[in-house]
Amino acid sequence: MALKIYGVARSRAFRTLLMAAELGLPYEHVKVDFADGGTRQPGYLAINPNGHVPAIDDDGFTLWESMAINLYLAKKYGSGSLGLYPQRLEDEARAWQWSFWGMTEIERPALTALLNRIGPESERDAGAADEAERALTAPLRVLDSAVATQPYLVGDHFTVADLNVASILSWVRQARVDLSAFPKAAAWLKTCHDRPAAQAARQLQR
Ligand SMILES: N[C@@H](CCC(=O)N[C@@H](CS)C(=O)NCC(=O)O)C(=O)O
Repeated sequence: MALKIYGVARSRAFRTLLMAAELGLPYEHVKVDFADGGTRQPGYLAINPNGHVPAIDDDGFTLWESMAINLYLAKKYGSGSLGLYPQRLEDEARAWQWSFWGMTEIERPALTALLNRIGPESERDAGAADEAERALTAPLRVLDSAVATQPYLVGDHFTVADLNVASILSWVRQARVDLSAFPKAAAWLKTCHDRPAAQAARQLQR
């Protein structure tokens, strides 16, 4: 098979598995697990020297970093009728903008809220989770405004920008962050979450 996706589904590899589902791509799932040290094995380090998942091997081309992988896959396989990758230069730049924004403005507090709400019980810190939820207020307000005037982040249809940001925000949903002050963002997130590909990808986490 041409495409290999490395990483178990209950990791950031979920983002890549979600992209593959959205694209309807066949792939081999190599379930490298961080929990059993699989990410630190020499064979895997040769693919991603950071020792992190996800990574891909697309017919001999290896790539790591979840957002870069998704932008690459969307551009290569989703530029046509699927419309997952924006065609105009400015729209493409918006997809990069939102993907980098998700990683820099959302990911860390979302993960902190997640780990401290549904992580191992003995390691939870309710105060840290609440503080992370407060830190999410400003970026969630930005997202709420963005989807108040158009249905998706880069206009009128679902693109890699929505997939990338929603996949990071799936932690916010799991951490039961209160989204009631951000109704437009909450509705947009639900739309992304309810897509058939998202439902299919979540099955891989069971
Ligand atoms: N910025 C990277 C982060 C990847 C990452 O930290 N993945 C975690 C799993 S969710 C991992 O592989 N951890 C294994 C380890 O640190 O040993 C990305 O988005 O791809």
